[in-house]
Amino acid sequence: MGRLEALVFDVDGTLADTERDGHRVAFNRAFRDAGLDWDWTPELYGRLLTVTGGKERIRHYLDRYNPDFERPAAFDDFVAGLHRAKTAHYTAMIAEGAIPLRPGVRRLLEQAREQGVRLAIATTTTPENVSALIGSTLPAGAMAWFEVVGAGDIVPSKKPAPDIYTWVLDQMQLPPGEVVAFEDSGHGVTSARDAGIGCIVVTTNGYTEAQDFAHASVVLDSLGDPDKPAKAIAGPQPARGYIDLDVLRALMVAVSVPA
Ligand code: XBP
Ligand code: MG
Repeated sequence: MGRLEALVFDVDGTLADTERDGHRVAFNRAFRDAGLDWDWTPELYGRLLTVTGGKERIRHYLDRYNPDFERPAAFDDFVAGLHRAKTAHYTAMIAEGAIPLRPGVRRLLEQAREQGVRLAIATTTTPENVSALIGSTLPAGAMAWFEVVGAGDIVPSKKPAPDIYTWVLDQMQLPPGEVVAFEDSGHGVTSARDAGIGCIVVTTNGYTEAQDFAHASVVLDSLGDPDKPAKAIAGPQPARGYIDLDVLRALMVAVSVPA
């Protein structure tokens, strides 16, 4: 395990709680626009999240929960069209400021920038969704804070496959032992771990809190802030109540020296 060179962030559920009140709502709006009576309730959406990727999730929904739906002849185009409409709804909602960053995210990004620790993104979501979220929650030009943005269909296999993390590490020319990955879900942890990343920080949310995080270095309810301390669910409680670069460096040492 080397020094801390970069932080690699998942987006949905990690930078912001986007799934229930963002992506889910946008899917339903796209379905309504297309004259479909599909309704992805918060509960159903939680089950659909077992499949990452919006287009993949629509297909999974039909296979598993709506098998009698008569699929149009050009089915791939149909799914792609629905997903384009969903992305338009989602980016519009996010641009209006519908979803804030989670506690501690901005503080940690700014500390990394101050200390020359590099930043990247590894997500299955569509690239426009990433720029919409960063654009609505951080200062103008903040997309440039992220040296590499690995998103959406840039790799053929989405999380839990390791491809997106491997792609980001290749682009940054960094070994996995010099980065920390930030995730909110079991699929995300599997993806980072299978790319060789040993130091993984998980911040759970309502959809992911019951998942298996055996391979995470620490599991918390958020990254925390000085006025909003994080609670560790597994692994060490951060001494000052929040995750900062000192805590991350100590975690990296701990994962490189197995007990
Ligand atoms: C995020 C996803 C994405 C979003 C929707 O997973 O699975 O599919 O739900 O985005 P992760 P798109 O946080 O593990 O990257 O509709 O643009 O795919
Ligand atoms: Mg996520």
